[in-house]
Amino acid sequence: MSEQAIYMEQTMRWYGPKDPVSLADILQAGATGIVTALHDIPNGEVWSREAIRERQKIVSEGGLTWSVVESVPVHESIKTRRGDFERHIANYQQTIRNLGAEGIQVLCYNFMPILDWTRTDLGYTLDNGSKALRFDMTSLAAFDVFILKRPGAEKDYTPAILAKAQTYAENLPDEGREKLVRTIIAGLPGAEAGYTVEDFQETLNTYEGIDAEKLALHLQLFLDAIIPVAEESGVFICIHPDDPPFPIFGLPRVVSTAKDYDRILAGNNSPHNGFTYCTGSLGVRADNDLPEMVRKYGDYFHFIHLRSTQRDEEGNFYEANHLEGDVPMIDVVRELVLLQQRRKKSLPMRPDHGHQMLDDLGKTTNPGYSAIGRLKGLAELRGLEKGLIHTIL
Ligand code: DNO
Repeated sequence: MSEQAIYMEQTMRWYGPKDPVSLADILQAGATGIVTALHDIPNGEVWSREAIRERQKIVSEGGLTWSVVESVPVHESIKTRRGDFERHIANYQQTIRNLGAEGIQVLCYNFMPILDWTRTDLGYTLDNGSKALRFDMTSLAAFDVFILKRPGAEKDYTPAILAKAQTYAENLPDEGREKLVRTIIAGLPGAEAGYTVEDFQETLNTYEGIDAEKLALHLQLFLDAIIPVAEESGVFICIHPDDPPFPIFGLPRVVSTAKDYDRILAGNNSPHNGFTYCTGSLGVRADNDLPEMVRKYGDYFHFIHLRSTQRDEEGNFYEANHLEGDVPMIDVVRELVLLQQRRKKSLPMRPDHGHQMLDDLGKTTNPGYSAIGRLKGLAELRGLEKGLIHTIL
């Protein structure tokens, strides 16, 4: 084995001083890098250099480095190009300059309309008693067609799902109904925005007339405005894929497949216009060849999320153990090992999500972001990487 082997930088997401998982916990898990955001700054406003510096200080006093920003949220006005989107783009540019000036070089964001990541069940019990996050089409349809009553929603589901959804909705007690609504639209950690049923429908209406082609154009116009600033500021911007990677609530999706990657690069081919390679999100689609995506787009990867999902034919999936499920994790990590040696660069990686297990079952945790499950994921992934480096280099 080469002495010079390049390993991934092990990071964990930290939601800031209010996160029930402390920096000390993360340090004990063996991570060296922190992935965080200034969640208290309202979506769309500039992150000042002082605020960035203050967070950096807290992280470094904890013995860690703030490696990646996840995320600077993209204001809805930028996605719809309605209202004061120009001011919001200017604010985004300024935040990029400020991050660059403070030495933070990797910025992860997404371009999902309205909702960030979406699940229908935050406590799906696995055979061993631990809990996972799950996305279930029947529950989504029950919410969409029978609770939200979105006009025309029925046509987005198969008759079989609709029938199951109706029975499910009819038998749902009030608390179950509230819980489902909260799970889907009240905002998962990191989402920065939550909705009630009423304002969710109103917000959906703001996407009238915006199909995938138009949203893709809006993304390109946004990138046209921010990539030159990122280049000047030394910041690598990396878009996170849609989660789930298919349309929901009739909203368009533009970052779900290799074709989407090609389009994004064709619009702005710059190393600063990159990707957050999230295997859990992309892996929900059987037509995404994950190892091939590393070979093809790896030069544009600035941040890695490693997680696996287990899907079924109906489109349901749950978050599996990191080395199990549909994601060919061994092949993925092997490609990442080769990529890093070729690029002579260590890429920040975080174990994305983890099961709620052991002591964490009794605690209030951020769904997907409890300590022990992520510690387990990180431990498995670092072992896999080390073993692969030992055998292939
Ligand atoms: C979920 C996360 C996402 C991600 C954003 C990136 O756990 O992976 O919330 O942070 O979509 O902007």
